[in-house]
Amino acid sequence: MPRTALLQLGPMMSLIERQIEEAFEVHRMHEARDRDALLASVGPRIEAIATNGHFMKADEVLLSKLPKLRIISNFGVGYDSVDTAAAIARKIIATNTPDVLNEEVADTALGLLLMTVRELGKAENYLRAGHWATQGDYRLTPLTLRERKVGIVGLGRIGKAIARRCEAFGMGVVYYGRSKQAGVTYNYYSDLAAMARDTGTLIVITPGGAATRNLIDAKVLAALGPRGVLINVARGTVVDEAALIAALRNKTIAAAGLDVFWNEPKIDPELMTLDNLVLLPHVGSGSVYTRDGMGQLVVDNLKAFLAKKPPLTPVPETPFKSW
Ligand code: 8YV
Repeated sequence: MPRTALLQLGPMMSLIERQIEEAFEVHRMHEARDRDALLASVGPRIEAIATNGHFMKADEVLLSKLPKLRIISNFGVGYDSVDTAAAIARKIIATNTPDVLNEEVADTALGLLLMTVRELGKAENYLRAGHWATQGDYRLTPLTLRERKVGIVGLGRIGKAIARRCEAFGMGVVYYGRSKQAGVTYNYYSDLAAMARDTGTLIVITPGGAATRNLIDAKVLAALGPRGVLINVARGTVVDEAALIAALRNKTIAAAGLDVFWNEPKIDPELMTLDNLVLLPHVGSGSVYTRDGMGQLVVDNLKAFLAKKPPLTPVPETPFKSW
């Protein structure tokens, strides 16, 4: 029996590549010399997509060339590269990789907060440069987590894991989101600038996409104030990067830590010139343990489709009804 045809968008970890190779007839968009020719020849047979979420968008233009497509299995909890409206219109199920990465991304968020506030990366560089022995102790950091309250932007599953850690560190927690959540004891803000003003510390972990583009704008940054700290482990698009660069350069906020950027991996070179900014190369979920869990979920959703079983983790916009 011929295998079900799958289109792979972008290179993926060997755990995924090996298993989809065993189960599907795989066509790799990123290896095609002529993508249009590949789509013209196999597009009508493609029933599944596996996407790394970065290589290219699964948008209306692509989906319109794949009339038999039923599932888009996305590596990552964020699925902003999938046009869910186009998927809904075509009765295509999109799946993502939630939950298995919650604790890892929350760990990274707290690590980035500590690096930013207590200058841990800079302190290590100071030691490695030999300055400790020749110039004396590293400076006392002007910022501290003590007496700090954190405002979490997007109290989803990862946001809650971050909130638990913040509490364990002795920090107060409040949150901003589209609506107040039942059963959550943290104070809710419907006004993001007000939360920035009252806390001076934002950790951003809201989904990307059009709804949150430039949510952290000049007004919110101004509200953070001169001791203000911004941490972003969500998507680069959530922060107005030009406004952030200006705020850091003019010291209208104290410091920021970013794991995500508008242009990855070729980030705005201006960001590199700011010494009150900590930069990480999108490593939020980046341990072998957690990426293996995410990768297996990509495969298991695809295998569920092959077995005509419900997908494990459909995204809320495309709930499973039937294949
Ligand atoms: C992914 C992420 O690992 O899950 C997400 O949405 O941002 C990361 O954890 C990354 O997108 C994969 O390259």
